[in-house]
Amino acid sequence: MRYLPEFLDRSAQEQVLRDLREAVAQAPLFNPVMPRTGKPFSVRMTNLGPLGWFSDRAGYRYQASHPATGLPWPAIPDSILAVWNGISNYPHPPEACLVNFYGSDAKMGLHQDRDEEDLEAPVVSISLGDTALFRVGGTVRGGKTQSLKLASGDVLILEGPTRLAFHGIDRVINGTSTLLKDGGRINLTLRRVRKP
Ligand code: MD6
Ligand code: FE
Repeated sequence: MRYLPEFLDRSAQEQVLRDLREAVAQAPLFNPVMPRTGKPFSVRMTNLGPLGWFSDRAGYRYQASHPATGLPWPAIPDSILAVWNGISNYPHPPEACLVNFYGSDAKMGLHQDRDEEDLEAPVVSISLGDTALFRVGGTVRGGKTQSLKLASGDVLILEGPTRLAFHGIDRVINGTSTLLKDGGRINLTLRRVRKP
């Protein structure tokens, strides 16, 4: 795992935010639900890029269009692609950028990112807004974990042996950033889905 604190400075974060606002106007945040149970996630989501990650009662999958509008996901803006190009060491562009929005009570349970066919490529995560308490463990559920605070502008990369590490968000710490006027946190994860 590579942790790059403050990889994006304030003006770069603001540029990403402007680009995200434009994208979300076209591809609104939606509330995904868990497979089988239909229990809603506490985060709201949308996607950018040729493929988007999606969850409903039928399961987790990648799909090319927004579940509500039926339109293709907006393109991944250059401000976000630049992060992948700068640090991924991977010779192909990402196909999916999952946008997760956390309100003050949102969290994300421990999970592995394993719905991608190409597990050779890294997953690159960008955090914006309020600081989150991130938990990461090994590749076996139930093992030892450690905690890390992810602040606005921080980038985290799961690659190589950590690509399938269990990880999640225990909580968001209110009032720790002024980037988002109404508070909350945005996390972007850039992934390669198919083998090139
Ligand atoms: C989050 N992050 O930071 C959730 N996944 O809100 C992830 O689920 C994640 O940070 C893969 C790689 C890095 C991550
Ligand atoms: Fe993840």
